Amino acid sequence: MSIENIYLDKFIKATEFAAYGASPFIGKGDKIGADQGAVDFMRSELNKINMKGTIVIGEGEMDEAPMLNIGEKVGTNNGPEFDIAVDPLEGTNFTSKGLPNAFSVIAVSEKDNLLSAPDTYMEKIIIGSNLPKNLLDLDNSIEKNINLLADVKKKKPSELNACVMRRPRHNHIIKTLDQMNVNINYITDGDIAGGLTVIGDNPQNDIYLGTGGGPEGVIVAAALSCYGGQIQGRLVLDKNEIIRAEKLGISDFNKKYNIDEMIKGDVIFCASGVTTGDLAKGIKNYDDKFEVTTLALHKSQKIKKIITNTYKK
Ligand code: VTB
Repeated sequence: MSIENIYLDKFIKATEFAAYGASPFIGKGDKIGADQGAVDFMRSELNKINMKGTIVIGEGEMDEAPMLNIGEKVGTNNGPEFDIAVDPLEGTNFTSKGLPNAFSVIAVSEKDNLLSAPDTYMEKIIIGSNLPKNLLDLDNSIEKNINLLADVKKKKPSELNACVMRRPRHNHIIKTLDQMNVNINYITDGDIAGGLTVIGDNPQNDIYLGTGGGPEGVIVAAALSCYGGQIQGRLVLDKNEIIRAEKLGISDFNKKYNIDEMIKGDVIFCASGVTTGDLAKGIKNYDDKFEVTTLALHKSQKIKKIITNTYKK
């Protein structure tokens, strides 16, 4: 089964309007306002779509978030059943500070095909396409993973580029990469865009390594699956988070999820730029209209496109 192609434009509209909702807050130092603006517009667009949609990755878990929380039903309740992962504003920091790489993002699968992950941290290793399946493993040393990747790419470790989010929790990764002379491209935030830098014919990075959000892990998995890329992720859970994970049906708390366990079947992925970044140009606001650019993927249709639309305000 696949998702009918009429749905792509409808989901594009959901991220386009979420990006528009966040745009008045660019550079205004108000992360919460920016997020709320995005959530309100995305929710209203999702509710216009003829579908039975369930949010499986959202703004928070049941009873925690007022809108677009995990378990919330969206759509007109008339049409196919979809599982939906949303990050209405990826990069609340970037938006509030007026920095690049903030966008609104959604990933859609048919029912029961997207992992419902709690809003906790996830360890991640991400690599690009045309590589042996399940090549790397979170339980390998960083050194072993780098050597395995270098071997299949027929490169020396010193010829590899790695993307890492600058955080003290990644010091051990950085130390090993430095010792192996791997070139490191740091990001300050935003590991969906960071993870996708391994994609393409001439990717900026060969590997993404580190711990970031679990929801972002599942969303990036959806996009990677459209390109044949790979991710392995493992949730990082404290006592409280174990209880939250259990409520979402997770029982093996140390499980390593390969991409096929995070996302199955057909996928629609849309990311609309709020500020200009690696995935899409930022929104342009005029007096009477706005212009918004989206990276749109539809796996079964082999669609990978950048689309710019203009709407009257
Ligand atoms: C992570 C990452 C996101 O925020 O959730 C990060 O996945 C928060 O990490 O892409 P810290 O708690 O270390 O700040 C982002 O970078 C942006 O939402």
